[in-house]
Amino acid sequence: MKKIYTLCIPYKGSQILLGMKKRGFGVGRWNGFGGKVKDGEAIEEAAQREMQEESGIVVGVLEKVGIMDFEFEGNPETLEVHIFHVKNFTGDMVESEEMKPEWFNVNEIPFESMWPADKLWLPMFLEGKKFKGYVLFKDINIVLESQITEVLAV
Ligand code: 8OG
Repeated sequence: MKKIYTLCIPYKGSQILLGMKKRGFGVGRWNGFGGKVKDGEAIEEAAQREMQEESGIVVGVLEKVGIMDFEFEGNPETLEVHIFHVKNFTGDMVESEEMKPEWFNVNEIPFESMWPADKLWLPMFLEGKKFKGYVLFKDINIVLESQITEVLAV
């Protein structure tokens, strides 16, 4: 069984926007902005909606750069996460109930407070590469298996 999710990451020049998750799954971790795609909703549409709900930012140009399948040991559900590079945007950044947004220099990405597999694909994201892969987690902290491949198109 698969559930479709979006993950938007604004990235321009040497700055990347991440949000500290304040509640729910992944609480206490820096992440991109996103969530579940609703029934009848296009994936890009969901990406824009979640980005605005969680950060106040109105997405301009976005490019899909990756698809990652996240699995959790003992759970038959796969999260298929569509990852977008947000290249430009408007609107005022605001802290939401769910996320506290903050800009980071690409040399100072807080990997130790992020999902442990993000260090495997975020460097490809920053280099402008496209990728597909999967990660099998044990609980939320341990990566049991992972595979990530650069692709020409997602
Ligand atoms: O609806 P639910 O609370 O299950 O959402 C899970 C969220 O966590 C969803 O936004 C996807 C995200 N997530 C994982 N694993 C990973 C991961 O390895 N990296 C990142 N960046 N996000 C992840 O479930």
